[in-house]
Amino acid sequence: MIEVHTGDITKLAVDAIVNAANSTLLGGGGVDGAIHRAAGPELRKYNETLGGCPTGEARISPGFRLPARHVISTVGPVWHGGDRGEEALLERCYRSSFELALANGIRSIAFPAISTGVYGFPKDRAAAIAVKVMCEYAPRFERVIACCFSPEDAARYERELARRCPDRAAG
Ligand code: AR6
Repeated sequence: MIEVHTGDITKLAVDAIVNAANSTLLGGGGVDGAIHRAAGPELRKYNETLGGCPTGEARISPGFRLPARHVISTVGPVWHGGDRGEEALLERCYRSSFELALANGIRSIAFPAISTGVYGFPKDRAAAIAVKVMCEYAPRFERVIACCFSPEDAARYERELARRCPDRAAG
């Protein structure tokens, strides 16, 4: 089941929230900053032991003070116009995050719109990639949540879901 939720991902009580991190995994702005603030300084301390993360891969940490039990940090591509493999890298972020979740027994997972803020990935193309991979993995989870920060972003995901994944349970 895929749900589209509008709001702050740090409030979601799920097995894992996904963070749109940078390759240091030590925090930043946007959703990354919000997750680090809500998790507390323990998240940064823990992530210091992970040694960073290349673009397209994912790493898992405890949720610390978050309602979510884990944070899965993935590093999205910076948009450079589309001819530097950005679409394939963004798809890898979603796949890496889902695979890490499965390997850790996670049953409910929420994603922000990776790379669509500071990293400048076009939102429609990003939503198409996100929804494609979500539809593929959703049968192996109890809940897959696309957490959108604005109603416009949520409408974009709803449109994409209706187009690509018409038989999903309503969320
Ligand atoms: N909950 C859900 N979504 C959010 C939240 C939130 N609390 N806050 C922002 N968004 P961005 P990126 C949405 O810029 O493009 C950081 O500095 C936001 O509206 O957070 O992958 C990292 O350290 C947008 O749709 O991530 C990296 O350096 C989406 O989250 C860099 O930014 C992603 O926007 C990563 O850039």
